Amino acid sequence: LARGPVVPPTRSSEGFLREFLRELQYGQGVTLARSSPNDQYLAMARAVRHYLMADWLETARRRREHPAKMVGYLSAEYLLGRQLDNALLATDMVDIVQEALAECGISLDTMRAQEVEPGLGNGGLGRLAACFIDSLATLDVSCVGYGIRYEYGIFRQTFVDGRQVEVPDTWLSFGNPWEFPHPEREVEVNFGGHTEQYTDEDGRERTRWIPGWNVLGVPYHYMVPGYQNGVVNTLRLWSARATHAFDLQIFNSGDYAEAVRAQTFAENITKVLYPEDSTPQGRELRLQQQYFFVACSLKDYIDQTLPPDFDLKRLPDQIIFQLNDTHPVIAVPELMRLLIDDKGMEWDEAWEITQKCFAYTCHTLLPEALEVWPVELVGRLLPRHLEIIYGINERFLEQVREAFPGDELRVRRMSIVQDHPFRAVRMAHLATVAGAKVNGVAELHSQLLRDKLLPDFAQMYPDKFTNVTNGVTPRRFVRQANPALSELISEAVGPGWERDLSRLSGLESFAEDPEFREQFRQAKQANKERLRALLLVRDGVELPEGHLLDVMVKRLHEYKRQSLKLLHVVTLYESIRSGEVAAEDVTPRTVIFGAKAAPGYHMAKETIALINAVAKTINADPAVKGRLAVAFPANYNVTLAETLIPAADLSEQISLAGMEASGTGNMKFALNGALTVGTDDGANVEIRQLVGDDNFFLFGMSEPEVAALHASGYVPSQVYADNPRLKRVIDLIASGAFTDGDPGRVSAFVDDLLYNDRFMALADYQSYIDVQERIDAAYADTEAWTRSAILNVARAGFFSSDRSMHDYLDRIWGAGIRL
Ligand code: DL6
Repeated sequence: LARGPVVPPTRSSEGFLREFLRELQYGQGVTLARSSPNDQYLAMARAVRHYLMADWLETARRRREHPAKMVGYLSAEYLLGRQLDNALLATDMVDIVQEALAECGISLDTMRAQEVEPGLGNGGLGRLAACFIDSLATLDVSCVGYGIRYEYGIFRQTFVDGRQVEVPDTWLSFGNPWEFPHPEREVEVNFGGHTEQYTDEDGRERTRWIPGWNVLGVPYHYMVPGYQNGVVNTLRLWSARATHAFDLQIFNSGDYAEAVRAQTFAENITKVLYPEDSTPQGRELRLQQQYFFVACSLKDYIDQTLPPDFDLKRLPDQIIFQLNDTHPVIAVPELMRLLIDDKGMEWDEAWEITQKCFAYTCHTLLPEALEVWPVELVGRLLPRHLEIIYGINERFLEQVREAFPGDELRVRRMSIVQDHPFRAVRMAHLATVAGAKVNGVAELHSQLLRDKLLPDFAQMYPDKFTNVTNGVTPRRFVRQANPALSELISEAVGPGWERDLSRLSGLESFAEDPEFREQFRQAKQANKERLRALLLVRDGVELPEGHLLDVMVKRLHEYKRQSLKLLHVVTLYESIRSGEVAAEDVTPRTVIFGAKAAPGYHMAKETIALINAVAKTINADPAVKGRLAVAFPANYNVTLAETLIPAADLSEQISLAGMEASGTGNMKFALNGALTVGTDDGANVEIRQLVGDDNFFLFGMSEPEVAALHASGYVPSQVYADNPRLKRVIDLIASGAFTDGDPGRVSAFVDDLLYNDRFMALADYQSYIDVQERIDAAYADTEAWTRSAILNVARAGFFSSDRSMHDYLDRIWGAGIRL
């Protein structure tokens, strides 16, 4: 038994019951009769884990015995969502577990509700990473996801008087059955100090780093199961600890308090996720986090994963590190440092290897979202890395000068180190120079990346640039989140579509089948009921019945234009209140918002307060009752998304064209049979191309039109003055009609729209109102609407993250990665 392969427990309800009771009694130390729901949850989660364990060990063994090139996915964020359901689906154990728990009088739903989701990410970028590792396991691609085990993830959002108040996310406080700490695999990470020159025993001039302080990184392993295929990959998240020197210091020193303070300082590195999205905060602790996790990951891979005698010249045959945005880019000089200083390689050889080991994904179009780190800070925290960055830059700029002689302006534009407005390292430039490939996350984004964000680089390295359009995992976001629709799909196209989403195209002909359309509507209705029940318990919100559900859920950011949606809501309200339209002629609609604002983002928080104020007024007004309602459940997260998205009729994707890199919510909605109202932005473009113009509500300026308007001078107050309807709506808001008669509470919002409006909400207002009127009419034709909804599902199979992974394999990671 001890030498043979691990034998999983019996796959039956009796078998599971045995595991569960054993975990309850010997793991939790309680009897069933005395156990709390949390005891039961922890015990059952560990029992489910047993079924994955044999596959995990077997996958690791197989990968060791048949080493293939591996993907090291480096991401500062993984927005995983709850683990229990994912594990049950991967092992196909829902029925077994349900039956076993019923024996004990425990409901699976109660158990599900016990789990606090690991919110180790801000939004799209972190959720994308979670989808990608799910797909790689499902495709049996060797991958380790590397990241940070934040003690506090994304804050929990609450509303006090309609304003966002952040509460710490204590996701670990009741125990976490999904992680496996490995303190014996700890690694040391250095910071600070200085460098010095010395001559080695071969007489070579070398540099060494004399660090000022260090911390330990302890890995926590998470299982990443493939979908019912016996594969389990690993997610390795690092947690910071004080080095053992601190323990000694505490023991020996009279100054206990000071020693403990030092320990706390070290552990602060992985204490909390930075809650900014799209606008990075240049704080020292953040750079510490970034370096900490990539240094741990590279060391772990080179010293603990590769065989001890491995020839590092062959490193690019073994691994490709995918840089998820610029957050992990400090890994580039770190690998150079390891190869040169620790392993004794020469610069040119180390650089050749480094350039083959990294590829970079850019996730933004906002210039201000591109990270830059002050030279002073990098030099203080990572002096050797700054020298290496200078070395890379010097050689790179020589090449630029060679390719474009006499063009010093270009040299300055392209330099990895900027001089103005302050001396800083441009991480996107470093990633682009070092990366074997650079990709954007949707066709339009990749094109704008080449043409607008990094045009000099695209000219110099045309072959480096490529596109991989994002995707989402159909396991979590269709199969798990939408059982009613999943059953219909399986009946129509047969089983197995969860692993080959292109098969959704088989639904196409069912769009013409009235019986199928009826079943499709019933599934949507069941999802709406589920959402109503959830919001009632979760938020005390009573959703009206029979309404078009119009949903805008995403981070609160000006470029995403929640303000434009709000203008639409107030327009509807104002037109009923003023008698311009009779209430009974209005298509009943409930607008649902979900959005967190970065805690320091003033305008975003003002927008949240205003949405809540408008919701309160509208929901209390009998004049619009039964016709218009607004709900804003607090703390939108992956768990809420899983109930909200399947219930939606209309998906709001209304960013200013040229601003949203891709969007992934847009894909989840389409796959769940919501129609999109959207601009020609990010992946909306591809969604529209695939689902067809008749099944997508396009509005607003295109990216070239936006650019032309910018160039000609945009005056939002003129748009306001020229559009009487818009004027009435803004005046109503400005009057304080939604803020207890207090115009002061809305003046920042209104003034910004009238005199700044960076993201041109007013310019797209009329087009948006027009398209919404078309939507009202379209929704009234139930059969046609359902046909369009079915066609959305049938034609959205492209947006599976499995397809994205195939594209990464083909276009970026290259041969050698076994499928
Ligand atoms: O690629 C994932 C996701 C895209 O879908 C969104 O369009 C994009 O806004 C988001 N980017 C970020 C940017 N953070 N930074 N830098 O979260 O990535």
